[in-house]
Amino acid sequence: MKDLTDLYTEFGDERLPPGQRETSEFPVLSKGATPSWDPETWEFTVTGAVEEELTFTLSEFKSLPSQTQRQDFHCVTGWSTFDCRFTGVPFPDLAERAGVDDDAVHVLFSALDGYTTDLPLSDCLREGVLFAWEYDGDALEAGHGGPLRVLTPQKYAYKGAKWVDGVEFLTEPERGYWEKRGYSRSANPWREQRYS
Ligand SMILES: Nc1nc2c(c(=O)[nH]1)N[C@H]1C(S)=C(S)[C@@H](COP(=O)(O)O)O[C@H]1N2
Ligand SMILES: [Mo]
Repeated sequence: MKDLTDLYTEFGDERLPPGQRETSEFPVLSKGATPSWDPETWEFTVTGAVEEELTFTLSEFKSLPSQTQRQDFHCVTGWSTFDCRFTGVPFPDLAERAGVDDDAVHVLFSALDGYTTDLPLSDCLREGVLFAWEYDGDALEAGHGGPLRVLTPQKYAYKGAKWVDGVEFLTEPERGYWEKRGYSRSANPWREQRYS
């Protein structure tokens, strides 16, 4: 188990970011309904500015080398949940597998509910940015983004796409769903970057 609950020390003295309250719950928050998916046809793609575009079925993805991490979760609406235990593939490992082109600077995640979110590539190449299929030792519940979701413990949680089915490497920045609607592009909780 990799403990990443001290990653806040890079950004400040307090584990709980300013303006957040800690909850012992792990609430579900989505812009709409939980999408359905078919295990027979579900696939996850890595596309764009990479040497090799990749496609995985769920079992192929789950057979990649994985890690279990303990990390904190900060929602931009003001709640934080500490000590969440997720299992999955760290972003840097997947990026290495695809071979990211030198001119890639940005990443766009897409999801089964039509959600998208974006981040600079440098913010994604951190071990806490995880494609996870397990929470607390159990398969990730549909409401929390199962079968596969992204976690972004250095960012507000809207940067972590639930039901993720694609990652695109970009040579120019693009905005995701909330980023087009006034939410911060950088989303650092310790700087309270909630809105742009
Ligand atoms: N696909 C998708 N991912 C999403 C969202 C969404 O609506 N759709 N909501 C985001 C927001 S604002 C938050 S706080 C977290 C909530 O994750 P949770 O429901 O597991 O707590 O998911 C993020 N990822
Ligand atoms: Mo959120």
